[in-house]
Amino acid sequence: MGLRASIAAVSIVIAGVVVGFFVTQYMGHTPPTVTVSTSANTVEGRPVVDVTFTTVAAVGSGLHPNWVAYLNSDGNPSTYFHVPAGSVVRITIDQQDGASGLRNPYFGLVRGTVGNEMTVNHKVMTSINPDDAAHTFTIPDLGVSVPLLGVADNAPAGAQNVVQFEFIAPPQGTYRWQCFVPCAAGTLYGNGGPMQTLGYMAGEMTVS
Ligand SMILES: [Cu+2]
Repeated sequence: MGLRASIAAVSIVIAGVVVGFFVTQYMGHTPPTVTVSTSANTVEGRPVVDVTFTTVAAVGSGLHPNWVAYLNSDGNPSTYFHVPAGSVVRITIDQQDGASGLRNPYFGLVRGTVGNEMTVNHKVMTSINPDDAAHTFTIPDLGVSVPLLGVADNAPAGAQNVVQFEFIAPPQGTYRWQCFVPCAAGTLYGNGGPMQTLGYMAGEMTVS
């Protein structure tokens, strides 16, 4: 075999290894999902499903221990969940992070939820001061957006604000959602790293 043929053969083998690595490491990777439980109640004949998150300033383990994230009930960064079309999606977030503040004050409003409202520690609210937002839960395609009130800087360890809201699941499809607070400390304008990574500050709601 000539030199050229040898180089070609080696190149093909290397390309195959690279493709194989990509397929097994990335395409075959299934992100952790968020458990969705069906409530015993119905509202106007619609099933009510519960989705629960915790938002933290730092995940504490895994690939990016210092990244901010939405966690599922197992404590893993996770932003993927699956709900039935037409259901009432009731989201509860144990919000444990401090405020970073919004760049666009519009996202301080509660929009697109049932009654355009949320409860924060059981108190009904329709907006917060944009400076006090730690994160938002926003599904742009549905006009759903909820600001998450940050815990005070001097709050004791373990302090949290429990934020709850409901919206009606749309027809089937995949809907992107994300946080609009530039909360990724230490990245360019706070919008790098976890703000750009599915599973941390952005995710997908699948409706079927
Ligand atoms: Cu955020």
